[in-house]
Amino acid sequence: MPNNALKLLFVSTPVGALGTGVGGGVELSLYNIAQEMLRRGHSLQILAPIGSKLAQLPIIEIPGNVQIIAQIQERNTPIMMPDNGVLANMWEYARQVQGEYDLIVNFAYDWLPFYLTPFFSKVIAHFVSMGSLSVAMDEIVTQVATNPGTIGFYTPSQAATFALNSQCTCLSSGVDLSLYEFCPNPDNYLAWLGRIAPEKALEDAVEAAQIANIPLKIMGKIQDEDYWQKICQSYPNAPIEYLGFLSTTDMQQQLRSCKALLMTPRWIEAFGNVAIEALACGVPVIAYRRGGPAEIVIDGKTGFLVEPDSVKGLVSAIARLPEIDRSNCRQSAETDYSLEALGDRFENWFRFILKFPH
Ligand code: HBI
Repeated sequence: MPNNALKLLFVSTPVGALGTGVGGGVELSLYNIAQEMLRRGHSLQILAPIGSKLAQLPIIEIPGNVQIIAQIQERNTPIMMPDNGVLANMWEYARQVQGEYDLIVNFAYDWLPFYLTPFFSKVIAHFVSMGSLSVAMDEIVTQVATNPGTIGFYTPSQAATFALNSQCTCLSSGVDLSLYEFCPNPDNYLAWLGRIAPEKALEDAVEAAQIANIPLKIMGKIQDEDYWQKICQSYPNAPIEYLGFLSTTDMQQQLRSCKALLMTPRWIEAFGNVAIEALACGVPVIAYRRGGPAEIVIDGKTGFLVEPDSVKGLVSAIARLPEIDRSNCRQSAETDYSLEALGDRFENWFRFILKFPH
């Protein structure tokens, strides 16, 4: 190990086992950052719920009941902890082993790890993976933000949803570009990727595909079964096919040959990892001008930004796709979203935090 190598402990999201897609974008982010830190010679352990599997990454599986997902709760919902919660068990384990590490990195969007921060002797870096969702989380994130630089976000628009008066670190995201294969000549398909849940507004993409009369490939974990059934019943004749939650390799094989990826977030998407996965394949992104995607898509160059919640806007953008040079999409992924660029941002963040006495 190089002498200035870091000993890192990553503590995962508690909503489900890594590799199942329940953790959405933060699962992919954790995987990519972990892989990049190991490649740079740092040592790393990952605490994650039982059943977690991410390629050959060093995972310590922790038992316990998964946490309720934050985005289905109201802004004033009290903090809830299940009995024998995996979140509490992961952080009890982290407390016991903290002396073996230089830095602990939290990937959970949950109150507990933020509250525990001052009780730990080891400094904790918190990577916040969604925009503001609740008063309790806003309060505790703002409280921890007084430790300089220890709160990291994906994007400025995500950070802006928290009323933080102290500076915070925006880390963007990145993917392993070698996994995504450029496709210059697409088939007549559109794509939609992500957790199938109300905040992702899949119904808008289905309606746009129906109006444009272009088949839509849907991939991702069905997080809300009733919501999915409602879409199928509302659009019985829409040209859609659901391909399931696929591995990155299988997903990009489907995605790369699409004319465009549609991104229809109803909420302030913190980043939108699926956008850079599409760009890496040379697939233009048509997205609502809201949150992370609005900071990723270069309107008219790598896709189109559309008035939020406007299906008509999606349809007219689809008609303009011939204006986009697909090699510009791949180029923008290589310039801004490579694993190396991501690794630099995260390593600089970790070293910045460790510079301060805690
Ligand atoms: N909900 N309670 C909770 N904790 C998380 O870590 C969490 C979540 N919902 C969604 C989620 N993480 C990830 O899918 C997003 O951060 C990407």
